[in-house]
Amino acid sequence: MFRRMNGIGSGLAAAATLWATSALALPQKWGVTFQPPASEVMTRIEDFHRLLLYIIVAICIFVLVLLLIVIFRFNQRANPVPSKTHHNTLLEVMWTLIPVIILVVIAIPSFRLLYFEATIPKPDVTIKAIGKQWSWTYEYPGANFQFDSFPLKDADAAKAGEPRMLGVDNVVVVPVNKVVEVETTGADVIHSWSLPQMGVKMDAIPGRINHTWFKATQLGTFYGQCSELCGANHDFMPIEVKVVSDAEYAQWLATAKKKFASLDDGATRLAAK
Ligand SMILES: [Cu+2]
Repeated sequence: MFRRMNGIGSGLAAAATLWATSALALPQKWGVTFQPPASEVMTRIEDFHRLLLYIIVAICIFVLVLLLIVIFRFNQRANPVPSKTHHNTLLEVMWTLIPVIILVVIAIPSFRLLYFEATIPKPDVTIKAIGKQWSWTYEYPGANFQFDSFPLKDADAAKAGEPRMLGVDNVVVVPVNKVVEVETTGADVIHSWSLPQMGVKMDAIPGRINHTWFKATQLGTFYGQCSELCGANHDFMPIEVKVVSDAEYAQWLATAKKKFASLDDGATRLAAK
């Protein structure tokens, strides 16, 4: 018995390891659950998700048990003469009150999270993501330049060690542990700028600017995709964000200002405003 339990234990541990490794940033075979969080917002989203999961599982088990009781104890063979009982005040009050209490228990952390996401702290860096059919254009308003970001061709991606359909030619670079405000807008139709590991997904709507933010807690490259069906090449709008140290960011900024200066004729920026 003990040995069997032990076997189950190590099986579970192996499954847990698989679970954890399957949550790497890049698509994995048999990958389950979220990519590992890289910002406080995403950590909180994951915690909230877990809370909901516990509640849902408990409710499902409870309903399943009730169903099984009905099926086995009150079928025609086991219970040929059904009871004619109806109305039970205590039961009726309970099955009204308990769901209300469950909803309140869910609502409190839900609103707390919503406010945390919606309140943008003072930004250290602001970037503007303009969705276009079908590519992203990024602007660093403080630094006064903009550039286009297209997906790499399959062969180029393989050569660069970038994931297919996620790697881009011009990567968005941001500093680690700094508040990055993201302004999103659309140049033609509605797009959506999303970066799952940061817990960010914001619609990019023509004619208006939406705001969101993230503060990356770790270095690395993070991927996302346009998340609003925007037309035939919707799947050719990957998002690649590289989180670097302050020094590297300063260095990149200096190079980018020179590199992208020629692309910036001012007109596109005015048009997008
Ligand atoms: Cu799009």
